[in-house]
Amino acid sequence: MEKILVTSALTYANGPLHIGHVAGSYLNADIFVRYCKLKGKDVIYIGGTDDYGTPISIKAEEEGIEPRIIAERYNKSMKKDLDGLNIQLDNFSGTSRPEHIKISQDFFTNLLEAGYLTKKTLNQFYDEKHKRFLADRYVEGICPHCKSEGARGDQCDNCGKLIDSINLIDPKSKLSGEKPVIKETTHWYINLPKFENQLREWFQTKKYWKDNVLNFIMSWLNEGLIERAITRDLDWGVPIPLENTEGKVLYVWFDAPIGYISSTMEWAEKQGKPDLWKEYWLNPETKLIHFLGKDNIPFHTIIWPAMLSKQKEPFILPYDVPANEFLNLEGQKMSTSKNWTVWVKDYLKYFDSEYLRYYLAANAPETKDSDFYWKDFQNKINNDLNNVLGNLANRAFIFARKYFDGKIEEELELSEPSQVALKVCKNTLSDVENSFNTYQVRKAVKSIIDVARWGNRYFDETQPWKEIKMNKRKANETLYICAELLSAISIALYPILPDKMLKLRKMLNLSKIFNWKNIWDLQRRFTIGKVEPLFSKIEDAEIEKQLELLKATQNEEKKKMEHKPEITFEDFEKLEMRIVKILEAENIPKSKKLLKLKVDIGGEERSVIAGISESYEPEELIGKKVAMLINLKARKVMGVESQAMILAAEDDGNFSVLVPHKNVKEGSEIS
Ligand code: B3M
Ligand code: ZN
Repeated sequence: MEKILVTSALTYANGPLHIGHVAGSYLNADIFVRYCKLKGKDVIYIGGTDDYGTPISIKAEEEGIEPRIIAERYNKSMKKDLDGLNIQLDNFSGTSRPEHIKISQDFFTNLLEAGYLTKKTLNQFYDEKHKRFLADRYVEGICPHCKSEGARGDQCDNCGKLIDSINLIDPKSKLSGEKPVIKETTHWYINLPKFENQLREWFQTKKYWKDNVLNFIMSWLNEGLIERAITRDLDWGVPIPLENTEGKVLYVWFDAPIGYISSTMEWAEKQGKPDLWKEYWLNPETKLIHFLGKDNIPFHTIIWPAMLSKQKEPFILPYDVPANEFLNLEGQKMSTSKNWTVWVKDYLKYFDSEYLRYYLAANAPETKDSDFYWKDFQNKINNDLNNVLGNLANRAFIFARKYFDGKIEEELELSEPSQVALKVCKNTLSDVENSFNTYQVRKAVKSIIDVARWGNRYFDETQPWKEIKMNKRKANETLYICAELLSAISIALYPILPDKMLKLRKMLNLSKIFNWKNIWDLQRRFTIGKVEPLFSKIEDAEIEKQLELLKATQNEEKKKMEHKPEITFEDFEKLEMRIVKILEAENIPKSKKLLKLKVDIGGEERSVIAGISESYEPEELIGKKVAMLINLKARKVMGVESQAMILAAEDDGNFSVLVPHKNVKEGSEIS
């Protein structure tokens, strides 16, 4: 039987999940998988985090902890956020698992033995101060292609082109901020030109791929394939399986797609059938479908198929690569480093998870970039879901409960408007099937909401509130048709709004178990249970709050970004900082912020004025050992002399004094 293996791009484990990830590859994959399941297909949905590479090691360095801890932290948090959005992967793994290392090394060895890897000595940027080669994102500069600033050594965010870091103009090391020097090193290259004919032939069979994907590939091929380095001088990654290669690992983009296989293996293990993965990956009857964002296209359509085709085992190649374009936020390019995004965990604090699913589906960047606007989010939820779909369900169900005790009977002789309504519904829903098959979720959403719109119009025209007094049968007929439409919608919209549609089915008293074929079953009679609104409106104030939060993060970002001019070590050495013990503390009368302290700086007492009284009661401080700048010129504050300065961290007006991690005696010097 045909099998379908769906993947979402493995997200770098260097930060939490945001709406860009969701719109790029998670939601569309989840919708497709749910749809396939409704069609009764054998489908699994595989993903996880991309744990290696410079995005993770740089983040670890910033925090001063091991990359492994970063990878674990964000793997967990992403999994939780995906659960929160009802995005149900069959397996969510991570590429730093030992099983992944083994198979990635096999991929390398097989390519090497088959003659597709070349070892070369080349020039690379090197940070003299830190004694390290600067792989990928460790060096930034001006993009050699589009000349925009701030391009990273692996890829330019502005023009999307891959960069060989050595070609960056005006390079700067991310470690020292200094201009790196050039030094020789050795790396392994995959010989892509050798794959060119094979790939071109293969693309001939892929005419059904999305235009944006094919265009991207063609421009790559036409620029000419070149050999690409697949190893790096780093210590965070899959070790190269060869002697004398210490300090070198596989390039993250080499091992990352192999993560799809290792995650499937993990899934098979969990099923208690360790070989089950082979029934997908080694089975020509499997359709392998990779969902991803457009910047990942060349890796999945050129390098990855090339890698797969030279293994000892007969791996299948991608069947389809439905790449999405980008999602912008409020008219600007999304950027996690500038905190210009909506983090899923924040979103979930305020709104129903399925509203995000709905909005991102209705607004998916399928063929071109699209925008997330909070105002538009509100409009779509309030109009499409509340005023159209929710309203249809609500008015029909309440009417049925009020006049028919919830019992709606089948009508055999249908009036003309009823027949038309059913026909429109049927035709539209067969379009929906086609849309889902071709990953056109936006179109599917629109068609389904149109059916509900029809339903409302039909309800208005047939006026059951009048008929109920004259011809009860006619009023029943209206309810019957509305219930049939809603029953079909509960299936068609299920891939997008699974929980809401289950709730709708519950009100219609329909089975929890259903499949796509049931969409055409007329139900004949309905018993409406307890009526509860499916959706609720989003108020203006809720949206304003989000816009304010977004603004606030930008202000914070700006604050963070303001660096002071560089100083030398000699400058730093001029500061005399010591741990002191606070002996006395009292408020200064008539002053809002000031405290007067007496401190022991190590056998010598000083009096100090500190502006922290809004954050501390004097008693809290007495006896504490804190950090202090001792040799600041004495000055008078409100008539009292201050002979040193307390060191404290400020968070939005809140002060926290700095205390030593271990107990040290007063007078200990800080350096
Ligand atoms: N981690 C890039 C990204 O997160 C990369 C994808 C790997 S997919 C195998 O966009
Ligand atoms: Zn560029």
